Amino acid sequence: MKSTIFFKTKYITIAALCIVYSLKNFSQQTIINSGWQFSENQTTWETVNLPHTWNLLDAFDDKPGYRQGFGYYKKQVFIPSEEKNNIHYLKFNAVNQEAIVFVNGQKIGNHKGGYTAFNFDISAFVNYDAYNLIEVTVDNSYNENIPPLDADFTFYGGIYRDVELISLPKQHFSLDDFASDGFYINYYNISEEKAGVELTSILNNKASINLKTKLRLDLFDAEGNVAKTRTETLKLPAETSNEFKIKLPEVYSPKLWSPETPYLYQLKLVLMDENEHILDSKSVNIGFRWASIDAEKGFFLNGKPIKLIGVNRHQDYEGYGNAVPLELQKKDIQLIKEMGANLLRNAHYPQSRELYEMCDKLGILVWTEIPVVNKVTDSEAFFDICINMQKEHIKQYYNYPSVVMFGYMNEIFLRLAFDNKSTLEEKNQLKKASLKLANHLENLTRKLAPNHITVMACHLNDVYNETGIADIPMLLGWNLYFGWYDKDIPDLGDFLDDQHKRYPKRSLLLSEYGPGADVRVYTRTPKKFDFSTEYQAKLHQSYFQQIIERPFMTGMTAWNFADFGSEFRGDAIPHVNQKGLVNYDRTPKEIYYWYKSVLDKNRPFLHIATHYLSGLTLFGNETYPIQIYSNQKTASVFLNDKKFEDIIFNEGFETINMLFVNGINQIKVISEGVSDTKNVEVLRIDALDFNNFNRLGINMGSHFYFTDETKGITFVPDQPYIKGWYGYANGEPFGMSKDKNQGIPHDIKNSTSEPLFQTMLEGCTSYKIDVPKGKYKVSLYFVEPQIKPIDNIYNLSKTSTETDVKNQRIFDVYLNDKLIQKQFNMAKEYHEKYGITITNNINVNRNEGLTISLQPIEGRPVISGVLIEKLD
Ligand code: GCB
Repeated sequence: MKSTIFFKTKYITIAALCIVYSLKNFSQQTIINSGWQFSENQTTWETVNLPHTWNLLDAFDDKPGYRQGFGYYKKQVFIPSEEKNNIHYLKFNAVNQEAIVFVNGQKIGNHKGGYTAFNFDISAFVNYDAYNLIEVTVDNSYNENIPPLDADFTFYGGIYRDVELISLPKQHFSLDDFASDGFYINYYNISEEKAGVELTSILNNKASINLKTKLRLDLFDAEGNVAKTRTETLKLPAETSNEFKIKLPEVYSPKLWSPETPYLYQLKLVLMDENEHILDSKSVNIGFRWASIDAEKGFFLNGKPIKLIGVNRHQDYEGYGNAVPLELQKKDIQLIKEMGANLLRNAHYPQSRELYEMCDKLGILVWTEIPVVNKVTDSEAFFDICINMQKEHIKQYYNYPSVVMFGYMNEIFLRLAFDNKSTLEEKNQLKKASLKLANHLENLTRKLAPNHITVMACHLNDVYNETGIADIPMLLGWNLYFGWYDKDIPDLGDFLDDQHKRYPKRSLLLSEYGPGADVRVYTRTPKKFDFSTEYQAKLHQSYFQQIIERPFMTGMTAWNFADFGSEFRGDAIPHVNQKGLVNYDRTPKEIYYWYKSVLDKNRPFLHIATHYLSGLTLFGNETYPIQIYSNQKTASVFLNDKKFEDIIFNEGFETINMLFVNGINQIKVISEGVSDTKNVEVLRIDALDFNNFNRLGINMGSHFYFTDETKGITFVPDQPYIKGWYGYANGEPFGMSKDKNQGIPHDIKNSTSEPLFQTMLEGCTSYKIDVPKGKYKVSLYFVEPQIKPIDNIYNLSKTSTETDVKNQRIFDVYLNDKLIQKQFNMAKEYHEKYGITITNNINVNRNEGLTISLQPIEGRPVISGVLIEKLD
């Protein structure tokens, strides 16, 4: 009995010792995102959680610019004495854009660049069994030596990815190799028959004694069976860091990774001491795949051709800036996969690593790049930071099987192309510098990532060909906006054919394309730059066709997956680039479903694209064209329970002209194994009698409907006057008389109704609305379109008429014969583009209808819209 107790006690003691031993030695990674103190001035502090940015509000307010300057963070962390023998690292997964880190008042180091991870060994600075003060000074001011210098997205400042406190035994996988995981996976002899994994690991021994260790590698298949295993004894000399290469025996008949079958093996790496106590361990996705490109035949994965069709993605999100909870970001990757995309370009910077891991799992190929965008600085410091950034980027993202392409430049001559201040010599010098940097980064990328495809993206300009920069990467991306900033939609194919003819050895990808689209804007007559849902459909559908028809094109990535913040923009929604396939809050635009219909062949899919048709108003016997998307061949359409039409889908869609009735209309479409039903509420107006409606809004000078949520009404498109209805007697839509390609006036203040104000009639002196006798409230909307040009280099159309007001416009405004505004002079009254509303009540007498007269005193009058409300 006694001996049993003794035995048990001894047993427990040994077990307890083991636990303490392994606790003491085993690595711990703690995410320390909660409860940081943040200040903009080091005087007033607030408690914040990470991810955090200080530009959440000011990047979207009415004032130009956002705070680019310092932000201060601090936090106390307790480190127990049990960890005394460990090494401690502080890891920042991204801080935009420069960080200086202090521990217990001592400067630990700094990091430049806002999109890659970095870490510091803080062991020498920590106090045990005590709180340790971590302080971070962050700066997102413009710095001519840190890319990006200039780009079409907001550079939100802050600690916007996780911060980790890592505690490790002295022997561990290195964290010092550009904050990578301390090991790199390569594949050897890879084919359908067999495939091998080769590991290069960097092992640190930060102790003052040599140690014999064992590194055990287990390769598991997706079912959890061990496919290969190997244990190596490795000597780690004191205070050194050493690189070890270990090959695992080949796997026969490997299951290959591809977007259709993203089969993943797992490699577990366990570093142990001689007694097999675990020191450190890692795990990584293994995807057996190989990729290649051919200038004539496109992209190949595992020896088979695949047309790459996908999206670009920015990391920010409505209401969060760049400080987006990871779970929300992960939903993006899910949505991208569900759309059927097989390529994701993480533009223009490395994004959260967890997302790459998701791409591994879901089967999405990835192009990842560093933010060297629009221009370079010809300085050693800038070059060094770019090179350092690309090293961090490649080493941190190397192991993801989904990553096939490493990029390093986007539209590097954009600023230069629009620069009219520098001399020719200065420009030539900058071209030379850009070329030099491109060569550096290309060579570095090829060296560090020999099994990946190098890539860069250019804008529409021959300077990339002339300088030879376009010949540097293995794959050349063209960002092409035909039918938006440039010429017309069909010009895409001609451009690509010409490039292919001139440079037959280059592999090409359409790396960006797409128009802005606002779900509040729709039209029967889509036009360039109108932001309508229909124009978005037209452009994407045509581009897709043009790329599919050209086998030499490796593929295309739409700009952009989602709307994103770009502070200087003043489009239909200010500060937002609206080229997304989904909105800023990720609700899909209709085009998302069209892509799904052509890309996702997994299950029958059908979608009636009517979501955006809010407040559809139809006059007389007008119909409205709607699109139906499907991956099926045919379908039957029912309108209000009656068979309407049988349709055949071509390229995933069919357009039908719907004859809607007043009120709710039910559309039902049935195809084999799938159906969709949508209700569309229509206001059908048979005469301007105000019988079944009491408000009428007209989007003057515009061909599109605009749903104004703040006014709770959809403004109808304009037209030349038609008796019995409404329209302009003279004048024309603004800008149309001079150049059809003119953009819209940007940055209108005091308005959330940009599409109402941005389009207008110019030179119209008489506008008639044939309302019956009665009392009306009439609101007129105006903006002076020619105040304060904004320098939007992304509007590549050189024909913008947004110049300073040369001649002011002064006019009197009448409702019938009632003068409501005398000598109206907007340029004088408002010093910026300001959305102005003038509201008046008027009695309309028998048969006269309503005439809005704009009597010019000087210049040509303009008017943006009218809202008429019946009062009795
Ligand atoms: C581009 C840029 C991208 C812009 C895009 C646009 O070519 O590469 O950063 O956001 O055009 O929307 O203008």
